Amino acid sequence: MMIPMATEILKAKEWLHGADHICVVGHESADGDAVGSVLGMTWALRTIGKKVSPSLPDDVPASFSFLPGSEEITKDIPLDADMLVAVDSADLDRLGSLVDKLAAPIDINIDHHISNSGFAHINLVDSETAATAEYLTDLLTPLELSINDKVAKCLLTGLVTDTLGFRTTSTRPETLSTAHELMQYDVSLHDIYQRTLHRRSYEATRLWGQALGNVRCEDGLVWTQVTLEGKAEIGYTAKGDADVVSQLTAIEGTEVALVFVERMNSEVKISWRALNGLDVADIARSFGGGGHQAAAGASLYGTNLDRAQSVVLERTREAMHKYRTRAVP
Ligand SMILES: [Mn+2]
Repeated sequence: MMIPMATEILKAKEWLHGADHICVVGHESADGDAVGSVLGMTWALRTIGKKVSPSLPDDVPASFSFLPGSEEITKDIPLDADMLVAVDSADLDRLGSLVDKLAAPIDINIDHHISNSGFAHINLVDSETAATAEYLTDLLTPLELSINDKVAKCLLTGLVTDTLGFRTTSTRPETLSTAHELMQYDVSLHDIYQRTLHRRSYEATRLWGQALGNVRCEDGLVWTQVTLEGKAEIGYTAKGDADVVSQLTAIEGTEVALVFVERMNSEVKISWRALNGLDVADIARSFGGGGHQAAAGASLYGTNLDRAQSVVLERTREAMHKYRTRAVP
């Protein structure tokens, strides 16, 4: 684990307090931690009177539009910004289309991913924390920034979403202490939970119905598919699978879950989840994809659902068999 030196934090404090116009950026396909951390840092820096511009490479998902400042987020980096701060981004590529807009290197990188490449002048990375929002909350005092209702709402949203409501293995006693600290402000944990983790559209619910209706289960391997025809039938227009794969992991006996999502132009997108310790990123990489040990994805091109399923399921079964029969020292 990388532990930022106190001197690095001190330097970051001096840089931030000395800047005039700070641009805070986050990663592509922003999740709650990216949006919450970008906006939480934005409002925290405003407490010391800074001009701050929040920026993300993609549209902010509608479920985060309740966060104060979400309407200010642009896909640009202002030319007169004299300080760039990246949050929740493990490497420069994660900034997506913003990379081409950078006129200078990133000054400060604040993150919790163990894989963080240390791409900035000052790198503050704590991989023990469950969310960048958790780490940012811890950093506010040493950075001599303060919390207000807006900061708390944004950071608590990052914390709640990255821990899926405090139920990931990354959730520590310290995580709950941080949440406790943020809840001293005018924020509603219930409201944040409802808006970001619980509610879904009618169409997404029907997509679940389709996908769960077609689920197959075979010796710890669980899978289903989302078809273009099915999506059209129920009027589901979003790109993904409405997180069907997480539902599959709830099925008793699941060791590895997969969802096959049919896309336009003969593309099939595959998501894996592993509950048994198998490294599914390894399988995803063999199809040109990637990810983490327990959650990975890949896209197959020039194929169809049947062909993709047969080759991907076969390779996944092989990997599961190898993993089960591995020599344990
Ligand atoms: Mn995160």
